Amino acid sequence: MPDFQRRELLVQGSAALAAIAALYTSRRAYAFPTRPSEEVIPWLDQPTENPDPVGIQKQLVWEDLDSWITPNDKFFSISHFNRPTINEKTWSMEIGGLVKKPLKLTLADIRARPRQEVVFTVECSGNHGFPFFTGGIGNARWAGTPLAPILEEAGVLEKGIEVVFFGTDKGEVPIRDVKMQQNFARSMSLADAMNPDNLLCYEMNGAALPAANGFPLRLIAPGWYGIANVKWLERIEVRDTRFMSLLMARDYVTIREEEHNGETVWTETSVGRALIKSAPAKVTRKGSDYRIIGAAWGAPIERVEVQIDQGPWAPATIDHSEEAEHAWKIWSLDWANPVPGEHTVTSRAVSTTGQIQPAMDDPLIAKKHTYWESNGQVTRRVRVD
Ligand SMILES: Nc1nc2c(c(=O)[nH]1)N[C@H]1C(S)=C(S)[C@@H](COP(=O)(O)O)O[C@H]1N2
Ligand SMILES: [Mo]
Repeated sequence: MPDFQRRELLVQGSAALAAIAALYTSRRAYAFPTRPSEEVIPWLDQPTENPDPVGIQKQLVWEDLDSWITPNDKFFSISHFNRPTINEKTWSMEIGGLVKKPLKLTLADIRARPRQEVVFTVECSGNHGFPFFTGGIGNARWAGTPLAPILEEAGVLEKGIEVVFFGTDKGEVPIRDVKMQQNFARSMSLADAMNPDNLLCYEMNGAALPAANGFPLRLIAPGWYGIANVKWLERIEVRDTRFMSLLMARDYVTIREEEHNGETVWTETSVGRALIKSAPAKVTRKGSDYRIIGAAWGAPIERVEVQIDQGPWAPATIDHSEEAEHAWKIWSLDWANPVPGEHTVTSRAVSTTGQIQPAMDDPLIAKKHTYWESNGQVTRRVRVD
């Protein structure tokens, strides 16, 4: 039983307890839309071989998706520089820069602070941007302590407007003829950093963070693309200007061509908050009953629609058995007696505020010149007999 439900049981009276227990068991019956003895039909369009097996590891195999939570041993990981191995006994983290009282916290100090959990689907903003990079996504229950009270305790000075998160990992970064050994670093505005959802996270699905996912401590910034969730944290620094590191301003930049009064202008923005998206995960078959199962995330999802070949958009059923504000929603659509042969399957998510996941030929996607923030509709190919 998830911790939050266990906690609820402890604090509620016995009548409420019975009601919650009943709700829990009835809800469990609908968890994940798999059917006993179904068979998964592999997609015809498989990702090509990963050319960067050090930087990109354990991509989600969409056909294997069979639980709302992605287990730690199947969770993707991305590293731009090295993958540090950190000794938690000697590790500590500094909070400095424009603060009244710089802090130095050990893992024990951080663990002793109030615990907060969030189920959050992390997606790399490069996901679906390459023919080989389609599984840079996973959903986990992250636990840690909120960042905001720590910044408050350090006392951000009046001038402070930017919070920079430095990882322990480093690599060589060139600009023109200057070469630097730089730490991985990303920043947020002070207002964004103070969001009460942000966690200094030490736990993933009930276990210590795996080394690949940032042990001993990482930032978890629900609602942001993967890149904002800095792993292997070493230092947090408050500054008085915007921060223009490699991964803020020179790479992980989305370049779009836009029309303004009949003229083309180029916008270049740092990869930031997650965007509405969905994807078909797999097609399953039980006898002649086919089912399409997928996920939708990146915004509060109102509904998901599925298009087979050039047919009408059909509403999928959203699985409400396990949901959280920042987590993907699992959806399914029964596909009765498909015509034998090859088909395409496309999904699109619609948010509670009416945003629609753009088609690949929408100017928003078609006129995007870098692969980051690839939230266009995903079409997969499948053959049924
Ligand atoms: N220190 C550090 N943090 C990092 C990265 C990195 O290379 N170094 N990669 C980022 C990117 S691009 C993504 S998509 C997420 C992925 O998180 P995961 O590796 O836990 O899946 O971590 C982010 N945090
Ligand atoms: Mo990423």
